Amino acid sequence: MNRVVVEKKVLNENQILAEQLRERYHENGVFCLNLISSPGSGKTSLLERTLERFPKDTKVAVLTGDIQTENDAIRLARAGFPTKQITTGGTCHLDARMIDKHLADWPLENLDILLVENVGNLVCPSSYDLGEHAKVVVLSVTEGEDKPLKYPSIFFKAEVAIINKIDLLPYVPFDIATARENIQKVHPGAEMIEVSCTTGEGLDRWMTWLEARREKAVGTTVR
Ligand SMILES: Nc1nc2c(ncn2[C@@H]2O[C@H](COP(=O)(O)OP(=O)(O)OP(=O)(O)O)[C@@H](O)[C@H]2O)c(=O)[nH]1
Ligand SMILES: [Mg+2]
Repeated sequence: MNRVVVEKKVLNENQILAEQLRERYHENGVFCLNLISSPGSGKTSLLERTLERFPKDTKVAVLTGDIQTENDAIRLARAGFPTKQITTGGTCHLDARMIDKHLADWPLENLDILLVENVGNLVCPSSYDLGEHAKVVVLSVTEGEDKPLKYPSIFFKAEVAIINKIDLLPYVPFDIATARENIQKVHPGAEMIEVSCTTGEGLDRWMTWLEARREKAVGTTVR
């Protein structure tokens, strides 16, 4: 009983901060995405491929969350855009307070796009609003097509499901038609984009989705 009360309080506090972040994004015309997946599905890889496709003058920044190490920030910083690692020290998700803290010295008026990579986990991150415009879930073909049924919350909340590592389809027993059906079972009408961050297949569709969604959120094209 006590546990429920405490969790509710934490979630409520997070919600208040998330609304404040949402308001600041709105005021400054910043489009924010929150990428969520199991460890190793390819969130950082998708961001690397995304950043290298942006024009060099794009006002984009990246926050990447992990329990330990700066590895992902080191990888992502190679693209030349502002990047920060959020090291949670054990917490299995990012929360709005962590985002707020790491944005402290990034003036939002200088940003158009904020990409957030959550801690690798298919469960906890789905409960924490970060004030983002949309959650993106990444499922890779090595994880099994039943994951949307086992972890429905994130597949329900994400606006788009990226099915990654399709270059490995010939080598793994992953039934992509069943995976698509399972995503639709928990989130009827969910957008699905199949990609390979290794070969680049499908990434044009992802970039088109991202720009269309940004335009819907803030109503202008990237400066
Ligand atoms: N074959 C193949 N490998 C991929 C693809 N995308 C990512 N990988 C590999 O999968 C591994 C994990 O990728 P990451 O991008 O680090 O995954 P992540 O989701 O960021 O992992 P965490 O941050 O630890 O949760 C790396 O070895 C990548 O090179 C892909 O499309 N095809
Ligand atoms: Mg990563």
